This record gives sequence, C-alpha cells and structure tokens, in this order.
Amino acid sequence: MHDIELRSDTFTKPTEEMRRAMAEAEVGDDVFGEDPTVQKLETMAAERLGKEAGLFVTSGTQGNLASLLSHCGRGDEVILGDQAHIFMYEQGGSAALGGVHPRSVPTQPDGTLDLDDVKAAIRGDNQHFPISRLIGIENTHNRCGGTALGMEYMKSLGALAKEYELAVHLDGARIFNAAIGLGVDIKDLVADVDSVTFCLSKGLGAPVGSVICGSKEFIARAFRARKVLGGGMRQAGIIAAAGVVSLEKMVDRLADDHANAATLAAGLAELPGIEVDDVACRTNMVYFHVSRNDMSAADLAERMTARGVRMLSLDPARIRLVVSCEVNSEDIKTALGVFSEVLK
Ligand code: TLP
Repeated sequence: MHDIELRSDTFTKPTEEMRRAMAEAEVGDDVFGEDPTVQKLETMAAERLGKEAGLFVTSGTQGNLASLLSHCGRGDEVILGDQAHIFMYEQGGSAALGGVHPRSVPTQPDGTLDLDDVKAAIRGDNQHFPISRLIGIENTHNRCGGTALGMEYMKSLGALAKEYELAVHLDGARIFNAAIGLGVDIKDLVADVDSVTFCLSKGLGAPVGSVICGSKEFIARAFRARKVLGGGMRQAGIIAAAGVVSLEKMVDRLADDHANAATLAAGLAELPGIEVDDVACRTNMVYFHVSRNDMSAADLAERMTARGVRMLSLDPARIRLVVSCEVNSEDIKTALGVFSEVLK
C-alpha cells in the first residue's frame, strides 16, 4: 500500500501538465514587470475573482502580510478572529514587521465573526486608541473544520465595514474550495472584500505561490510591500506557469475532494470514540475529537501514520484530515479500513 497523505493539501505535487508548462514558460524580470507568464497569471486571477488587478506572491503568509501592510500603517488596528490563521499561525508578522496592532474577537464555530463583536471592537475617535483600519476574515475557515462562509455573511460583513469606513481583507487561501462547496460564483463571494489572497499551492496543486487580488491602487501598494518582504522574484514565470494550469484545470475537480471528505466524515462518525466536528458547509477537511481511554489523538495519529495513513493531531484531543488530489476514493476506503482496525 502506498502512503495516504491526509496531513494537508499543501502536500500536493505538480501535475505532469504543470511540469511541462514550467519547462516551457516564457519568462522575464518580474521585478521590472516584464515576466509575461506572471502577468498572465495575475490577469487571469484578477478576472476570475472580479477584481482590477492581481499580484503573484511566494506564499499565503506573504500575501496576507503584504495585504495587511498595504491596508494599515504603524499604530493602525486590524480586527481578526482569535482562530484566524493570520492571528494564530503567521508569527504576528504584521505587528512584528509593520507595527499593526491586532485586535482579536472570538471566531464563532462556523468561522464567522459575530457582527456585534466586530462593531464593538471598532474604536472611537480618541487619542488613547489605535485607529481601526481593517477587518480580516478567512474563507474557508481552516480551524473551524474547513467550513465555507456563505454569501449572505460575506455581504453583511462588507456592509458593516463600509458603514464604518473600514477595509476588509480575506484570507482566501482556499476560497476556490469555498465557492465550489457553496455552489456560487467566486466573483460574488469576494465582491464585498477589498483584497483577497488565495493559494495556488494547496488544493490547486501548484508547487509554489499565492495571488493577491484587489483594486489597481491597492495592488500597486502591495507590489511595494512584496519587494520589502523579499518577494520580488525575477524569472518567476517558471513557477507562475504552474499556477496558470491550476486555474485552468484544477478548480472544478475540487468537488471530488469535497465528496471524498464527506465520505471520510461519514465513515469516521461510525467509529467508537470518534466525534466528527459538525460543519455548515464541508469542503476538503475533516476535524474530529478522539475520546478514548486507551489512546489520545496524538497516539491515534501516530498509529495511523505507522500504517501509512498520514495525519496531524493539532490539539490534544483533535485530529485534522485534509483531502486533496493526492488521494482518491479508493484511498479513502483504505484509510477508513485502517481507522476501524486501529480503533477496534
Ligand atoms: N495553512 C497550512 C499550515 O500553516 C497549517 C495548512 O496545512 O493548512 N491561510 C490559511 C487559511 C492557511 O491554512 C494557510 C496555510 C495559510 C494562510 C498560509 O499559507 P502558506 O503556507 O502558503 O504561507
């Protein structure tokens, strides 16, 4: 049996078509704005998301950081959910490098921020306070089971931000999963945010890279931020070429990952001592709690991994499984078989 990779969709490897496109990519110096393949990717991404412009960046973390630094100056404040990837897992980069103050509000179990909490966190005009500038949201929400935040919520958050003259940045690392999961046009889903970062190197299969999309004026600022963050790459068309294939060929197939994740969730729910997190709109993740006297989540993850089914226990009692194009429906059946043996 080959190993079954359920740790993350970041483990996806480039397809043959991507490798060919990379080998044949037309390139130029992208710091001079002269790489035609990077430009093609940026234009495609912006059109697809209904924004004026796009910017190819090295990673989701760099895309989020460049975006925060472009929206906010030193002493400005960004309102973030306390379970947001930006808040939890990006080294507090915007504070460390940009003097941007994070104000956290509780992330709700469905990945949203309660609008009343957001409203209450917006600062009044007072010399003691930082200046509220930005709201950050995440869709799909990683730590909330990979659930997709619906269109109505995105619209009402956008309206609130507008009312208070705040900008909205979307960490849309997996926004294509959200659009596919919800069955909506991605343009409509991101219409009410000012900037969005999405990742090519997760479920979309590219080896490297993310794209920020927003207004022309915003992207011009993000272009400067990317440079100071060390993201001014030269003949980056070599890697952007894989991203073009991602957008052309890898988006619609995300539905297969979602179907496989649903099968996995249903199978796991039958097993003793396993409680699968309920989500409003499951995409490609399954989180579950392990409540057994004979093994912790870490023990279970270790035993499964020893049998070739790789997974991560993120919290003491919780495991995350992420489905991607690296696993097919047979692998899901096999993984469930191994789970039932180990949990017998
Ligand atoms: N998430 C990774 C790890 O960091 C945990 C994963 O395996 O899920 N936003 C979201 C919502 C993310 O999940 C991630 C990566 C990022 C941003 C950062 O992207 P990269 O890894 O490209 O910097």
